[in-house]
Amino acid sequence: MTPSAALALPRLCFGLGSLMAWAPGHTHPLPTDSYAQVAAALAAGFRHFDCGDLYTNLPSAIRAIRDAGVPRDQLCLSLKLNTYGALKPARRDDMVASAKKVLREFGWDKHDGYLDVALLHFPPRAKGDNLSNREAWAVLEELKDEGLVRVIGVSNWTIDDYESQFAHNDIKHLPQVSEYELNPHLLFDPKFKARAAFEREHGIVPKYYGILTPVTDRLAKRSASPHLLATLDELSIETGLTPHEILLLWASQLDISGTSPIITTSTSNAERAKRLVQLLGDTNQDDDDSGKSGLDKSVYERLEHAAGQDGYEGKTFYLHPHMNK
Ligand SMILES: NC(=O)c1ccc[n+]([C@@H]2O[C@H](COP(=O)([O-])OP(=O)(O)OC[C@H]3O[C@@H](n4cnc5c(N)ncnc54)[C@H](OP(=O)(O)O)[C@@H]3O)[C@@H](O)[C@H]2O)c1
Ligand SMILES: *[C@@H]1O[C@H](CO)[C@@H](O)[C@H](O)[C@H]1NC(C)=O
Ligand SMILES: CC(=O)N[C@H]1CO[C@H](CO)[C@@H](O)[C@@H]1O
Repeated sequence: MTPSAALALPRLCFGLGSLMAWAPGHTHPLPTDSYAQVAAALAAGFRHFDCGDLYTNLPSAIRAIRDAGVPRDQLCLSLKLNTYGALKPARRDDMVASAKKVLREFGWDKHDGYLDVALLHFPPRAKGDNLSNREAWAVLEELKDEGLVRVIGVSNWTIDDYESQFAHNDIKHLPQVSEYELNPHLLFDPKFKARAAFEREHGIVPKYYGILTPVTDRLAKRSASPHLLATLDELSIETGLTPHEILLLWASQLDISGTSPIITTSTSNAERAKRLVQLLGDTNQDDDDSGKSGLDKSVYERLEHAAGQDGYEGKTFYLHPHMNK
């Protein structure tokens, strides 16, 4: 077994990114106070939080987490470090300073303080003055060696990004976690499959987001996912679960990368937060007899079959303009 296959991170993760308010026309995120939503998520039992130094609600989230008084060793804080800027590239010093600033704001900068997870938010790809993927990765290797971060990984890495990073034979630490968009359509994308195979080979744990886009107003156009949506409606009646819940349960049982994935999702609704923990929280991963977690395998097979009929082209919601090749 590779070291990372044994990663003991909570598999249910509360995402802060989707709580940010945006300027009209989605040009830039506005300073957002997510204190109440994060406090509700903590009260519901979420312990793993997905943040980014670009997230404009990070200060309020830090306050909510501090105020909740959950013991440090029961919390899992994941921070994505920005790897490029439009005007000024993110350099090693910026990235290190950013990680240290978050540690300081948590009050974790003394007594061997650490972040549980740090990820490179985007592949910088040596575009313009940006770092190469390998150079950006070296910053995380350094943070890990210094003990400031326990688990390191990437976000939005494609198979090509892995290959450029691994083309160097001086890699000290492998990525342990990889965060990217998942929905049932994408399972059929050959590039998606190739990335999963790579992760399986290297023991990298996938961390999924965007799982709900087929049923929220984002990807969800009847024309884009007609088979999937019709099947989810049927399955919802049969199982008594909502299409959202079925999708999240489906994602949590996938093992295409060879390990149990981390599910990143979000809600601003306190009742839904409780329901998510009940349905997907780690205590339900042991095979207890509550019957809450697994659905019959045939449910997932029908869902995937329908998604395949709709195809995978154009089924990503998070398309970053700078990242189009
Ligand atoms: N690495 C990256 O570049 C990247 C990119 C995108 C996202 N992320 C991370 O992933 C997190 C999750 O993002 P996401 O896009 O995957 O969001 P998501 O969890 O798919 O969707 C959240 C939305 O779904 C709604 N929702 C949740 N449960 C529902 C239910 N049972 N019924 C109806 N609506 C429901 C929520 O509305 P309510 O608030 O009303 O419940 C909320 O608007 C982000 O917050 C961010 O931290 C990372
Ligand atoms: C860094 O890369 C991004 C994304 O490709 C690009 O928009 C930006 O201009 C680059 N920054 C610099 C300073 O070269
Ligand atoms: C290459 C890639 O997958 N880029 C994604 C990275 O994350 C942003 C959102 O934070 C997406 O918009 C990009 O599509």
